[in-house]
Order: sequence, then structure tokens, then C-alpha cells
Amino acid sequence: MPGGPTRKPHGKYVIAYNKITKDRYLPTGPELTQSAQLYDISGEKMKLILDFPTIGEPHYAEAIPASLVMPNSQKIYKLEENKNPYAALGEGKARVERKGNEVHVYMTAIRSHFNPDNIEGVKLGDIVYFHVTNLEQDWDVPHGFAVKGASNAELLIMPGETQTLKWTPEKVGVYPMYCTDFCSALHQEMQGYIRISPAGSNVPLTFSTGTNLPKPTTTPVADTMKK
Ligand SMILES: [Cu+2]
Repeated sequence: MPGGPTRKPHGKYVIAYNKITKDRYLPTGPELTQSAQLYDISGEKMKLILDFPTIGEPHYAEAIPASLVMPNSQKIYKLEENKNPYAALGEGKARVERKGNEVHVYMTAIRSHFNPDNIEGVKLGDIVYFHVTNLEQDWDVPHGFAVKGASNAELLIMPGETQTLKWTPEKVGVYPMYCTDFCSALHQEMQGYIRISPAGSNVPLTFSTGTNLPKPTTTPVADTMKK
């Protein structure tokens, strides 16, 4: 009812979700569809406008004027107000840092790429923290973040927000990381890779964006093979 349980509802209509349904609709399964009714309450007597099947078993609904909601709606979080200590407030701030066996990825997301989107030098036994900041400052552009193989969760990051996903890799390999929330026509390209090297290997921690491989910092493979 518009305005909730009140004797003076605003609006002209009321909807009832508690109408008895038995034997009224086609027998489509053990339980049949539920039933609802819409009334016009603008006149002296309420008038039935529509009697219709509905799904689930809704018991209550409440309508309120948009004017009560709109002034309080949150469209974005302002980046300049982001005080998350793990935020990367700009692509230039994106980086990967090692602290003992913890690897902290300070990542940014903006249509349609992550920065960095290619990470090497994480080893089995490390714990990876992806701190992802959504740099968007436009309404309705959340980005998602997931790593294939992470068994806990994924992130849904609102514009201007920073969220953290903790991941303990369990196997050596190359893992895709990707946006899980449709964000633009190039959403499917919003992805990257992180390599997990064997425990104790000496692969240096490197990261890059938009390239297949970070610049080699050790002896090129070709030289090693000549020996
Ligand atoms: Cu996205």
C-alpha cells in the first residue's frame, strides 16, 4: 500500500498479495501460482482494477513517493573522499608490493581495463590481497573483480570505492582475473592474468598493464639455453 499500513495512504492504488489462489490457475506443478489484486482507492469505494497471477508468495509490498527516495539516493562515492588506506587513487598509483609472504596488489578499475593486468612473481605459499579501486565517477558503473580459482568470493565495487579480495593460491599456474559486472561493450576485455610460481622460486615480482609480459629483469631465456 502506498505509505505503508496507514488509514491515509498516498496515491490512488493499493495492491493485495494475499488473495486465495486455490483452483484458480492452470495446474502446472505441486504448487500453483499465487494471486494478487490491484485496486483503485481514489473514490468513495475501492474498485478492483486487475486480478492477476504472481510468482512466489509475496505477502507485503509498500509503495512510497519517489520524492522520499531520490534526495537520499547515492549515485557515486567521490574519489576525493575515499579514505581507504588501500586505495589507489589514480592509475599512476597502481602497484604490487610484497610484505613477507603477503602480496598486496593496489589495482585500479576503469572502463575497460584493470591496472595492473599482468602480474608475475607471486609464489605458492603467498597470500594475495587485491585492493581494487573503481576509478569511475559516473552513476551505475560498478566493476566486479574475481580470480579464477578463488573459492571465497568476488567483489562488486561501486564507483569511487575500494574493496579487497584475499586469495590464497593453491596451485602453480596462470590465473585469469576479470571483471564480473557488465560495465561496457568492452566488458569482456576487462581482464588480466596473474602467474603463481613454485614456492621458493626466484621469479621477481613484476607487474604491467596492456602488455603480454613484463620486461625481463633476469637473464633472457634464450641465453640460458645456450649454456
Ligand atoms: Cu568492468
